[in-house]
Amino acid sequence: MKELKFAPVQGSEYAAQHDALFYLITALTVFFTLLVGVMILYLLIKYRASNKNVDRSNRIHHHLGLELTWTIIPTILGLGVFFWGMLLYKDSRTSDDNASDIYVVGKQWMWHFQHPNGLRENNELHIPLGRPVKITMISQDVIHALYIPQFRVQFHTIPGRYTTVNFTPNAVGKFNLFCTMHCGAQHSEMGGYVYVMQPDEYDKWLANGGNRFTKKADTMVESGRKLFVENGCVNCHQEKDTYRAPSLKGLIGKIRRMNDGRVLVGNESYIRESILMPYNNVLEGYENVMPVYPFTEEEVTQLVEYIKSLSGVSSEQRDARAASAVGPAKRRDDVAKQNNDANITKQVEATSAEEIHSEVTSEL
Ligand code: HEC
Ligand SMILES: [Cu+2]
Repeated sequence: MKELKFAPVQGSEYAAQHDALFYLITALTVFFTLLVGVMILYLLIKYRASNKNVDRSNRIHHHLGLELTWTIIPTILGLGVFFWGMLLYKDSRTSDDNASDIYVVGKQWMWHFQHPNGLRENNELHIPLGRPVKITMISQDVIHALYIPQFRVQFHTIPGRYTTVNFTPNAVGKFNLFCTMHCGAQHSEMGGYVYVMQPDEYDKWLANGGNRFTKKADTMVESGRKLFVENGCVNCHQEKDTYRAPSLKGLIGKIRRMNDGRVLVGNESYIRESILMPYNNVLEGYENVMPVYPFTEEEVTQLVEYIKSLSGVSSEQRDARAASAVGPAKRRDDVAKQNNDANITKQVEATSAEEIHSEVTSEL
């Protein structure tokens, strides 16, 4: 009986709560189904036409107390379930400030992951135990849904829009990864595994380029910067606003006024749309002259990270700040590690917004 599993192991911090809510809803459903069913059966048999021994006078047509009871109690129970569910949903949609960012692109029929340091994985995701993870995802073709049953994590990946989900893995091991939105002929093969590792093992893994890379991959900011230069964005977008184009510095969180009077906020989705469909949102004071580029979603995520780095808020910069904010003992370890792997620290240093931007403009 112990082997008969009702639910997969609880691999994330909030899995237990999701399960508790699920069991509560199941219990309420079973209880009320039985209650109503048993009463129907009882009354059916008791008042059957052939039973002459029951009192059929004084029929009750209205009973206020009874009606209030069966309205108020289920309402309270229903709202309780709703609020509990709402809090859990909010939890999974709100990210921790020091969460590790993972970018996901779903496409027919595979999952493509990228870590901020540039490491890529296909149909496999490695994450550290006990550290919050923020997943930002998008689809390159049709709607998919990322599902990690052991974490009780499931969310849609939608073409044209970033969605996010947050969780903290709390068990080491190998977990399933599925697509749960029927997305075409090979939908059932669109899956893989999530590996939760001990944090120190994970850091080593990450620093050594993961499973298949010997050379350290470009960080997302670096890849984005390359795209920015190679595609000539830098010809129009410079350090300061010019008559040709606005500067992209500090764009994150800034209020943007459009030519047609709309007011938008400079966030990831806005940047993405500005790159893929520049004609949709033409900034006040500028012409619709920005060319349309046929970037893949993966390239766009890298450009987004690069443009974020110009405001000093790329995932990489946040990671670096979080790392330097830990206590002195930890920092000494870090320094030792950095000496071993001077490579990484250099890259983190070299990605301060100022440096890159001046580098980019000097490459003109
Ligand atoms: C020919 C000049 C030109 C080139 C090349 C160009 N842009 Fe633009 N871009 C503009 C102009 C003009 C605007 C403002 C009007 C608009 O929103 O379309 C703009 C707006 C933007 C915005 C929104 C800025 C804001 O402040 O709201 C982003 C983001 C952006 N471009 C990114 C890029 C990227 C990335 C590239 C390269 C792949 C690129 N642009 C190439 C001219 C250009
Ligand atoms: Cu799919």
